[in-house]
Amino acid sequence: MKKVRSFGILVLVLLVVMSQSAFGGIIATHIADGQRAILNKSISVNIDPANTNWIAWHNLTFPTNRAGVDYVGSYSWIAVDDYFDLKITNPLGTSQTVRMDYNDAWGLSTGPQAVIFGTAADTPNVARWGASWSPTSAGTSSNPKIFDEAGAFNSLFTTAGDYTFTFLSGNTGSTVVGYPNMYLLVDVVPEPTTIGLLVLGGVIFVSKRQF
Ligand SMILES: [Ca+2]
Ligand SMILES: [Ca+2]
Ligand SMILES: [Ca+2]
Repeated sequence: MKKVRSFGILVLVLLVVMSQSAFGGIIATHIADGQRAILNKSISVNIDPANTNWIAWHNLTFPTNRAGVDYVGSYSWIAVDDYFDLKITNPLGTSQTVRMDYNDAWGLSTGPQAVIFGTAADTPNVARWGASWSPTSAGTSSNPKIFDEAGAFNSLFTTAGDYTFTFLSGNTGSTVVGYPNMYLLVDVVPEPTTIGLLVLGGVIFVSKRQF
């Protein structure tokens, strides 16, 4: 009986270890710590689009939840001051560059802000507002402008492997520049094989306990 119980516990421990990497969840990769400077940084991240729900940048390692809704891209008025050009190169060597997080000299944010991959329905949203002195302000901190974005790079995510992300920021208005803490968030979905193994493990554990 003791032996059987040990076997069951061993199976469960193995399954928990396996599920850590493949069962899903948000994987955050550090891009840069915030400062008043131009951002110029490259990172490489291994991604399997078939097991990825969405990809976006955020100032924290997990989306910000407000009133039950998840947000990425920094829940703030202009986030990166003022924008960045993101160049992504996929494992096949194909690259694409998109201007992200753009806001004009008055602080009005337009265009893709934070979401890199995923459907609008699957991805967290982005919230932006403007300065009180801005004649083009799109909202306030209590009533922000909401961007329900699909990924700006969806067509580039065709194959599994290492993707290179290069962030280069720029300025639209005054000489004031800067950026918040930045992380690349990848929301990984569970692989069907992992779910199957977990169910199988549960069956073995339960059936062994019968004896
Ligand atoms: Ca911005
Ligand atoms: Ca969305
Ligand atoms: Ca600026």
